[in-house]
Amino acid sequence: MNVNRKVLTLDEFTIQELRGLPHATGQLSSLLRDIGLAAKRVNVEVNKAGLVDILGDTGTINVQGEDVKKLDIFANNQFMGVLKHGISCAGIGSEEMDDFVVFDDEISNASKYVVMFDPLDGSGNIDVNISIGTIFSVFKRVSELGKPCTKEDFLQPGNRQVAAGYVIYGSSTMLVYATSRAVNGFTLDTAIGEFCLSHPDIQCPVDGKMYSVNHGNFFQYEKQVQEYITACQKKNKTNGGPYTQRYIGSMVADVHRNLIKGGIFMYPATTDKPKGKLRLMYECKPLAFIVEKAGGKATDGKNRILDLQPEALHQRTPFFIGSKNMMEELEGFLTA
Ligand code: P6P
Repeated sequence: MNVNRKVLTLDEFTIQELRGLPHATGQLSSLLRDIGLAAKRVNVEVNKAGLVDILGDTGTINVQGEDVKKLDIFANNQFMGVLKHGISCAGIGSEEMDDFVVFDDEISNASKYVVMFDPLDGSGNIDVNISIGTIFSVFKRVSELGKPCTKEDFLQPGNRQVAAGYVIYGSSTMLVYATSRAVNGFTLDTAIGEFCLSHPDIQCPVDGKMYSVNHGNFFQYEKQVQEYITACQKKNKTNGGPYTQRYIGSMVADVHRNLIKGGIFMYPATTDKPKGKLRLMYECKPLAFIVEKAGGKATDGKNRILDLQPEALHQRTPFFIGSKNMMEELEGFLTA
């Protein structure tokens, strides 16, 4: 029977991808489906957060020194749970956990990948109904299969990622992930409870007219950053300025909008945070992988994010990411 499928579910898509890779073990496809399952479970709680006692703080502080929201912990446990009980992941690193977690059981030790994630980025926005997101990064292990994963499996530069993605819990819930082949977006169809391919082969526009930055920190930025931000606000025949400023306070939402429509997101170093605020391992590297695969660029102001050699799970970095031509315009200011 020839079933005419106009819309592919995430499961159908990953299996179709697998058919094109005869030597693939299927572990990465299985891992992406596991992440999709956890995202659906988190989505249910995010959507009813105002109705049940899952809003608000747990009364604890995470390793970042930030109030831990109940939904943060719920999300962390959902993603860690599906990865621990799957067939593809040997261990994880999470924004909500002090150190790497080695699963160390027979199936996990035989698994090819490790995963780092921010289970709920922008969680400070949960209580005021602003879009939030999950970000994840997948590496192939460098340690010996059959044995527990090691710290070296996690501390790899971003250019060695095999996949990276995010889930945005917004006006609709979308899972966007990149592999070496492409960036694809899947929108959750709540009628059937499946992520369905809605944005195949996403390309980031090379130009854009939106810039995202926290203007409240303006006088803490270095001079060249201030000059670029000021230029964004001026009429300019070459770059089509002035640009529109859009800053949601939830990076996944800002980066997603810029990925689709074109734009630039900046979280520069400040005098209060000279190393930046955002985390390299589970926020900046995965988003950089995705945006670069879609034709954009991502740097720390000097270096390509994907070339940085990480040293610690929770290290921070200044972060600039977005449309190719806007990033190159910024680089002109930063190298002046
Ligand atoms: P600020 C959320 O806490 C987050 O990590 C990103 O999602 C967001 O873009 C940024 O921090 C907002 O930080 O200092 O401007 O409030």
